[in-house]
Amino acid sequence: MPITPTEHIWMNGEMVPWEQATTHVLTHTLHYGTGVFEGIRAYETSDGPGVFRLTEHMERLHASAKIMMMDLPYSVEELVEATKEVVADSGLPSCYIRPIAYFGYGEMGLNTLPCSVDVSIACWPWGAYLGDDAVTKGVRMKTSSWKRHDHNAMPPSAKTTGNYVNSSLAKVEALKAGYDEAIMLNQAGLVSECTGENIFVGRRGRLTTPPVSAGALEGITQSTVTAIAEDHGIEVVVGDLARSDVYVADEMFVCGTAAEVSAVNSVDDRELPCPGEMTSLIAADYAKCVRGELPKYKDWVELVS
Ligand code: PPE
Repeated sequence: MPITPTEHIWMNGEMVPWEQATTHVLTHTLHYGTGVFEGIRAYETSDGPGVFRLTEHMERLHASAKIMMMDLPYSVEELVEATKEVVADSGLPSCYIRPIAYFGYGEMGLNTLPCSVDVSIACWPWGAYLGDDAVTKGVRMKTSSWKRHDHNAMPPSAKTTGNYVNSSLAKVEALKAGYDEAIMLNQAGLVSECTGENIFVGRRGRLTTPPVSAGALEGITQSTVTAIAEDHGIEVVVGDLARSDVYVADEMFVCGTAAEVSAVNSVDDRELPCPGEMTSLIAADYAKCVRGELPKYKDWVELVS
């Protein structure tokens, strides 16, 4: 999806004009995929833009960095403040926010320990990730021939740039075959997640979502959706799913910061009822939640000013 520039990008503590927010071609992470990043959304509220679960996203950035043995030069609190500064500076009522931390220029070779660490935060307007009518018409999914990488190869619970080689291979394969998104199975053949979303499968009034141990990212939207579902008395199980469990689901949706809650209308050409009852209920509440319209979760919206 194309990027619409804003005025500035925060780079290592400075607000840099958009076009000047560049890096050297010998930047370490460009060669080895060792960066860590986040995807966050700010939504329009009656009190100005509010960033949804911003602190938790920055905590996950720190967790990803810890896995990579990368010393982030900014605390969670500093990154939260920097993000608010970027969103306020953009003047946008709502936007997508992309923080990234990467090993910088000056060292080459696989040892990351001597490398400098650079951090930047950009934001821009970004629409529905899986298409405007993903919530109502749903998306067509295909099980990928590419497996989610193993915890002992590339830990999927770290949001590293390199992990997304796996996701990009699967995404392009699915699109080329005429589908919207791919389901990734792990090395054991169980469902893990999509290329950029967590999965929820509904059957007999209950929702199941695969665990981190199955190769899923610990999704912040997954956690939000779980809270919303439980408020409606829907049981949510964090558990393994076989490929065939998905085919016989009563309904299915995928969720993530970029994709929000998107219904699924078929998997490997097996049609699913779409949008399902639980999906519609949860998608509607999610849209309210991120805008601070559910009193119980108002604190999840971190206002920019
Ligand atoms: N799994 C993966 C692999 C993933 O990339 C995301 C987010 C999720 C699950 C959901 O996580 P959360 O956003 O915390 O609910 N994907 C981000 C990046 C997508 C991209 O194309 O880039 C996002 O949604 O911002």
